[in-house]
Amino acid sequence: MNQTDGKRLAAEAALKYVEEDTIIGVGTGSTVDKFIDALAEMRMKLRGAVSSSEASTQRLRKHGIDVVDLNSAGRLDLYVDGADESNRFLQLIKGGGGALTREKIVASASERFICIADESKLVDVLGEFPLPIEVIPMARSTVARELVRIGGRPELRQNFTTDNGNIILDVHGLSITEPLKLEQEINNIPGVVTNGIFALRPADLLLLGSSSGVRKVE
Ligand code: ABF
Repeated sequence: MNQTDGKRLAAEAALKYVEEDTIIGVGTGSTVDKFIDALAEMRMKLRGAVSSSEASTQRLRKHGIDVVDLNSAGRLDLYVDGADESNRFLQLIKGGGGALTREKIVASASERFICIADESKLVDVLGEFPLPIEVIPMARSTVARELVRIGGRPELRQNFTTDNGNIILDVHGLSITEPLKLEQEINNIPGVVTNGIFALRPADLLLLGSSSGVRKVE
């Protein structure tokens, strides 16, 4: 069993939480791509999907699934998305795919957030994966200096602009033992649009795919 198989198993396991005739929130990344493909294969009658990125929007449309604007969809029952890391409290690091802002928005608008991942994403302490932070371009240096002050090593993600026209700083060297505190601290730095710590709004259920099947963490 490799990581890809684990992602596929987790993605397929999420299907049973999708209700007919609803609008679901859909995340971004290779695991979510497998979820979108499996959802399409099931030919379930959905009212539509609220997408967290242009990439997911294209994939949903390719399968003939209606993409609905969050403003007209209102509160969602379910959001399905991947993650780069999760601790055992379902606090996540997200943003490796650069879609963290819209992901955090749709997650906040959803009653239930189911995270799908392969087992390698479950870690004891968040931070091994460099923390993605979406930043307004003019504030790159001021935000980077502040991140150094709190112990990080920020690197500008090369040749990347987010769907919202901003840049991403990937912050190395953080050992995130207090995710809630650090998420709020980074949120307060002027110029930060979103940081990839999902602790204020963690996942509600984590489906982990592995060679022994799918493990539920909640
Ligand atoms: C997305 O899922 C991102 O926030 C995160 O980086 C990514 C995980 O990617 P993958 O599913 O390809 O491992 O939500």
